[in-house]
Amino acid sequence: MRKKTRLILALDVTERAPALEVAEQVAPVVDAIKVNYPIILGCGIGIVKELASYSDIICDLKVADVPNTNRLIVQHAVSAGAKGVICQGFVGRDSLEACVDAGRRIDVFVVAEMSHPGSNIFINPHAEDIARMAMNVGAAGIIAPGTRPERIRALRKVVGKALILAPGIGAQGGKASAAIKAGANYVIVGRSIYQAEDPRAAAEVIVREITGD
Ligand code: OMP
Repeated sequence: MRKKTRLILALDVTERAPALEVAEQVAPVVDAIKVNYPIILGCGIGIVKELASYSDIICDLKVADVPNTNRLIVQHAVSAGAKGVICQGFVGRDSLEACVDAGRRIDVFVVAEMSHPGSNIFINPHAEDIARMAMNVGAAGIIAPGTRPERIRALRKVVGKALILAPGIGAQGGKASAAIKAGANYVIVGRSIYQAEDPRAAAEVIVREITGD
C-alpha cells in the first residue's frame, strides 16, 4: 500500500454506480479504498476488481470464524484482487493464523480495539493481548480506534513498527491529525467523505489537516 496521503476511504456505499463515481473522484487523494459488507453485499464481490483499477483495495470482512472457514474467506479476498484484508483477533490464535496463512500474498490487519462505545465492554479490555497475538502470528498491522488517540499511543508500544490503521474519524468524532500524531500510519474515513457534496474536496481537507498544510 502506498503511503502518500495516509488517508484510506471506507467506501460503504451500497450501489455500484455511485460507489464507482465516488471512487473515481477520490482515488487520487487516498492511499487505499476499504470495502466492507455494505458494498460487497450490495454489488457483489466483483466490485473489488472494478475498484482495483482506481486504488489498492482492502477487504474489510472482519473475518471471525473457525480456522478452516477463515482460510476460505481470506482466499476469496485474495482471488478478488484485494491487497489487504481485515480480520478479528478475538477468535483466537489458530483462527488468526489461518488468516495470515491464507493471506500470505497480501496484508492482514487485525482489529485490536474498536472505535465505538459498545466495544468497551468485551473487545477493548483485551486490545493489548490481541495486538501482541497479531504480531506473533505475522500480521502486517492492526486496527486501533481513531476516536481514542491515547489508545493508539498505547497500542503503538505493543506493535512496534507494524502498521496501525485508525477508523472512527469524522462521523464518529475522531480527528485525523490527532490519530496520526498518536502513532497511526493511516486514518480510515467513510461518511465524512462519501456523504459530502464534493467527496474529493472533503478528502483533500482531511489530507491537509494530516499534513498540516
Ligand atoms: P465512518 O464512520 O463512516 O467514517 O466509517 C468507518 C469505517 O471504519 C466503517 O467501514 C467501519 O466498518 C470501519 N471501522 C470502524 O468504524 N471502527 C472500527 O473499530 C473498525 C473499523 C474497521 O475495521 O475498519
